[in-house]
Amino acid sequence: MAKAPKILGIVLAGGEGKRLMPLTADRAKPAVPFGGSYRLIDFVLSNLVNAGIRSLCVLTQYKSHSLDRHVTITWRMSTFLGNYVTCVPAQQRLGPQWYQGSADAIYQSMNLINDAKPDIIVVFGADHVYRMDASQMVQAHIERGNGVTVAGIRVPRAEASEFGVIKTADDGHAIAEFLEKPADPPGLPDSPDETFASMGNYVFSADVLVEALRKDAANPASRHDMGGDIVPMLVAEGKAGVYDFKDNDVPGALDRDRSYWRDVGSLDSYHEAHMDLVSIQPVFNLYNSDWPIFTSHPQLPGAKFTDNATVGESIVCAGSIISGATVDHSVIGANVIVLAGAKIERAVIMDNCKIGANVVLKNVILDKNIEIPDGIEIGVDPDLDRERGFTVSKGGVTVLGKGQVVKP
Ligand code: ADQ
Repeated sequence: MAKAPKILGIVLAGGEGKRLMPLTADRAKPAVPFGGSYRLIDFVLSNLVNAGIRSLCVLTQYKSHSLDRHVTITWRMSTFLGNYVTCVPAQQRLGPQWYQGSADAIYQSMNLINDAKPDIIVVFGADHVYRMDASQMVQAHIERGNGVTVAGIRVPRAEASEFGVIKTADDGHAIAEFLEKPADPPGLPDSPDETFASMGNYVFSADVLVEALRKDAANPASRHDMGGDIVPMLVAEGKAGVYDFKDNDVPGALDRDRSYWRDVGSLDSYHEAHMDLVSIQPVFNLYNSDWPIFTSHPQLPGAKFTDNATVGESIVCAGSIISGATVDHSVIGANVIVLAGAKIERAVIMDNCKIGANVVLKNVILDKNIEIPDGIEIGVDPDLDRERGFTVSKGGVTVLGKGQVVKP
């Protein structure tokens, strides 16, 4: 029997997430809370750990403190059998510059590859909500003999200019062309309104990645980006293939969430992805115990509902108390207090917020530690929300940053 390949996982977690401001004012995008009790990075780490890939380095750079703290507390693993999840901050090992791009982040961390001596390097982004068995992608990579395998998914053409776009060769597996974030993404022959997009998840044969990174580092014209430079280089060399996400079969997946993948890169997509969690038959099912999404929970009592509170289609986390209020289609984090007469609809409320009596919140995102005084309405009049210094997204979601003060 052939020896099992040695796999090193690298999670790119240095992204700034500018389009998620103000949620990323104080933290890296992968550390942004999601779904009440998770951080975005929990999804990729769960996907890798559940797939048996347990030698994992998380490359961080931008405002990494809460990310580092979360990974350290949540993802401590037994080091027996080589299991580890370790955060690696930018260290200026090669000179006085920070990471110039995602490829440079790996190039500057070459010592991790030299130490682990892997056969295969799995490089995944940290910004998405999905379930994926990464071992099935590794298997396809080995069977097809690719240098790099890029995970691909069909997305609406209108959204594809945010993504790397893949054109496959006639065999459907080799990548003939890769366009990073094209202004006018091409449609698919069988579906003109859809495009085949890169999910930002790659499996590399280790020697191919190391050689590509060295060549890229020596190219002064490169932006040192995985999607912008490394993948196109390997496509030009004929070494790149695609892995269609629809072929991924995660244990316990339901028909409706089998191919669920959301890039929660904007405030609107972040809000919509929360709404995907709360319906009676959610399009993304957090309750699949065959492929758990792991996180760490604070030590708190269960959520409490008093004084005829009405709560429907919502997630309410531990330590929260909803008293005489109405909550609908919302995700409420830990230690949140909601007082009588408040009406909350399509809201994402993070930990330690206090919502006063008779407050109205509609289509809002409240980051942690916000106190809303009695009787205030937010999300009802966008112009008033802007005047009060709140962010209003393109889609009309009002967003308050961590600890933002709301005047009575
Ligand atoms: P983007 O997400 O726009 O596109 P990028 O900003 O490089 O690309 O982020 C990719 C991942 O790398 C994220 O997890 C981010 O946190 C991380 N990252 C970014 N800069 C980093 C740095 N300097 N150091 C460490 N980590 C860093 C990418 C691909 C597209 C693909 C989309 C899918 O380039 O081809 O379609 O992901 O969302």
